[in-house]
Amino acid sequence: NFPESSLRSIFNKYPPPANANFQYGTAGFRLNATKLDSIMISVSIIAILRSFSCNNKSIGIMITASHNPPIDNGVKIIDPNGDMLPQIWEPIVTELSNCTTFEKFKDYLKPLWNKYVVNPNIKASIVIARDTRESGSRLLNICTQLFDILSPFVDYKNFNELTTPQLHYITRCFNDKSFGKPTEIGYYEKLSNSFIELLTINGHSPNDITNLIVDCANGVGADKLKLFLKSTSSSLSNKFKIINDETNIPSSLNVNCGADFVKTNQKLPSGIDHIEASNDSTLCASFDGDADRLVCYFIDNTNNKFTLLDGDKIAILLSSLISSLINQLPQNNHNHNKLSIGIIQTAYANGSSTNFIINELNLPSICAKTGVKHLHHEALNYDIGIYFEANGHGTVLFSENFHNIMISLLNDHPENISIKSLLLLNDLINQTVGDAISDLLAVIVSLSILKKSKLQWSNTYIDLPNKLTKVIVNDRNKFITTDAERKLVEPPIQKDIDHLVSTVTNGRSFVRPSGTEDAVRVYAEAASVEECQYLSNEVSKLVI
Ligand code: 16G
Ligand code: ZN
Repeated sequence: NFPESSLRSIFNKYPPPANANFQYGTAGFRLNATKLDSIMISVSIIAILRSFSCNNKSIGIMITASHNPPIDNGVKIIDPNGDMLPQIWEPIVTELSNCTTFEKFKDYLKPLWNKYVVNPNIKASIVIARDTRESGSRLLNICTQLFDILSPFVDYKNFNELTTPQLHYITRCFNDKSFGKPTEIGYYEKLSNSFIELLTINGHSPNDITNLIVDCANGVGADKLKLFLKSTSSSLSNKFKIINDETNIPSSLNVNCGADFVKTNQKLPSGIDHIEASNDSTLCASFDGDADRLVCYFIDNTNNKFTLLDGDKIAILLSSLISSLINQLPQNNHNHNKLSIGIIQTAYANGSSTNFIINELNLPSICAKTGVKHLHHEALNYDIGIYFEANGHGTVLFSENFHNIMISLLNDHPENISIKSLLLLNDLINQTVGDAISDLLAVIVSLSILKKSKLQWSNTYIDLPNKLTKVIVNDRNKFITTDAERKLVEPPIQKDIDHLVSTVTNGRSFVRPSGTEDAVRVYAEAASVEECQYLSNEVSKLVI
């Protein structure tokens, strides 16, 4: 049943370049948008095969390049439960995308097709969406052309513009009805209901939450945040000022704004002025281009300084809320003592945040490799797995065991607010992937319930001075790391790094090859800005 002639025609319409050397990396394929045509074909076919391999469950295809410049685009595959494509499939999609002739393509694909498409009477199922990039509709159209050609084998639903986390949510809903309605409206309802109820049962209302200015990076998050606010009570909209919402000007995407800009430059994005950001009753927030990353910030009136609340701070805030709710659970049932909680960070997490987790929250801190899929994977080992990258990508995963324990507790204590709140957090926080809209709502709820001001939140701990540098090297593939990227195996300079670290107070430094750029990243952290600078410079010299 291998559809050779259909595949040949579409392959020849969008042939890969003769020197193709693509790689499905940390966040799928991400390239200049003009180079992605042939990749769309390979990704679509692998998504079909993945669906067949999962008993015809629905698979997602998201077309986005997140915080990259407007000229780039990218594509990634979402698994039935809303996770990323399992790692064992990455070399398969990589290899298919690098077959430069139809003969090679066919020879590689046919055995896979025959292996997975055993019952062609049941179709594969795909859901597909894109962000607001100019190239998005053309690239999406290449995928749907393929699906139309292969219509005997596949059904698809095109959602057009969505945020990345919305498509993760919808993919999961298609395969698990209990998770929610598989529509954009269903997504808004789930967030809105849990958000309002969390506030209400804890004695708050949308009227008394903090005011917000949300920088949407001129990306899809702007349109979707507006739709969310429209779908919920009107008093909530009054609290939000949405800026950088020019989705009709694709060239403005991520330019001088967005989570990556704010985190990297440690300054306000264009569109928010100093006075606004100094207002005591206003919290500023930035999404990235596909709204799966969130950072918060403000100008601290006490010292007039830009103050960032990054992924580490968000993790600590959510962990503080969850810990406090767990501590307030009824004590006559000890089931919840069996709940395991873990906080997953990467090597980039500020040392002060890790100390706070271990010494103040008394929770385990786990270090994972950079990239959402690695953190997500680790978080699944806990009943409550809280994971955030410092750059603002993260979420909280609640296990089935957690859910069962809460439901049985609720049976015995139907009016208990802590139990209800924990269950509602499970609905509010996107269970499939980091989600800027959902995380922002969780931040607002946490500040309200914990009665914390943004300044108190920021002062939970003080970040150690740190510096992240990009170093261009001849071959980044020569850099091999171990211990969740905290140590180098190759080249043999780890001893020298260790020595430099030992010469400064509270020093920490590591070197890792980037997964998204042709460069090596050097991170350094120390007790003072001077020592940090010194460490960063010296380690960078070792790398070149
Ligand atoms: C990708 C990852 C992000 C990670 C970044 C690191 C996803 C969805 N995105 O953007 O989590 O922080 O890569 O980039 O996994 P780097 O390897 O170039 O430092
Ligand atoms: Zn993103």
